[in-house]
Amino acid sequence: MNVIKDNNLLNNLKNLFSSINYKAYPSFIDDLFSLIKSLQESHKKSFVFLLVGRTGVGKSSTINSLMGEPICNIGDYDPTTIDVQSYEHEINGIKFTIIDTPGLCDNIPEKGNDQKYIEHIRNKVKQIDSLCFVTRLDEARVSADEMRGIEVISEAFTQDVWKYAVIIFTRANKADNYVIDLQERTKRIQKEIAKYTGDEVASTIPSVAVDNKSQTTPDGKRWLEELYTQVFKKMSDRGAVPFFLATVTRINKTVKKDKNRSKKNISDNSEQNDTRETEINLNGQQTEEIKSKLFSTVPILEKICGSLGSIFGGSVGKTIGETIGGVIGYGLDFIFSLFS
Ligand SMILES: Nc1nc2c(ncn2[C@@H]2O[C@H](COP(=O)(O)OP(=O)(O)OP(=O)(O)O)[C@@H](O)[C@H]2O)c(=O)[nH]1
Ligand SMILES: [Mg+2]
Repeated sequence: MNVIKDNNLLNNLKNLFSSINYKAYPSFIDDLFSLIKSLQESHKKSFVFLLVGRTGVGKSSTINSLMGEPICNIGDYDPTTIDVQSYEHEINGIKFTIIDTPGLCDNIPEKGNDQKYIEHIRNKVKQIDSLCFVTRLDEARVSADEMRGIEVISEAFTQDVWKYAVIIFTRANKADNYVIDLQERTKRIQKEIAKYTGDEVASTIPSVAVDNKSQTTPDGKRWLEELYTQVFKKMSDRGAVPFFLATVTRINKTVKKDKNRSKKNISDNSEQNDTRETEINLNGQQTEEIKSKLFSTVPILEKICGSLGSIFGGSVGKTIGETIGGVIGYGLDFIFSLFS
């Protein structure tokens, strides 16, 4: 990301848009300037994932899928103690932290000293922007250890932490009856969480079925985009824009690459696999949900984007985004392309 001094940035913007008649939107340049500055500020901020779930359910695999990089080790931990582990990472210049809670939902002898663990986790974790409660879809019950995990998290961080939560079911392709299992398991976990939050909060916690060994769930739909959308929707306002900027370079890219590939060599399967695994191809509804979250966290964006058509006409959002994107860095081109 280029670091541009305020005056230079303002002058650059004025030059870029020198041919435009601003009568319909006199404060356009000022607003754009505010937006860019706010996105630049977000670049300096970080976000924090809290992972909760039993050993081996697929917490690390799911975070790797979501973030598009092999950042967490898979299948290498055999918990014998209850602990809190935090890992720092950086993508696209955005720092973020993954906090794992090994042992918390596992049947290990040390448990029973919850108050000590609650103090420990409170001391170690100062901020949570997204809570991923991960469990397997191919298991019928909420285990006693998962119940305890839910209780401890609620006590350690107050019930408010569930506002940022998504229930993630792994191994979707191993479920006996995908649709019914998903419905029933979601209800049961929400009910367990409702003991601490009440129904009103618990019933709004979304669930997503994933399968880290496959790109689709048994209904044939891709799950990565749904996971991305639900996590983004529930993310704290503070974490949402940094998360978006860390991941935006993966959004809606496959279409472009597929076009290129079809011209060159359509049978290049290895590249196709790489591309499909990490790239996020939002459908119409998911795009609307992402847009509405962006609008609620960055209100100036709604004002600018709502006016783009009336000022510039037609589908020029993307061009504008690319032009400004070249000046201030990635992210804006996609944001504006949502509105063209
Ligand atoms: N079939 C299938 N296997 C999965 C899925 N998710 C993870 N696995 C496998 O399950 C094993 C455990 O996955 P991890 O991601 O390490 O699970 P974890 O919850 O992080 O485990 P710990 O860190 O040990 O607590 C690995 O062998 C994964 O490849 C899934 O959705 N479907
Ligand atoms: Mg793990």
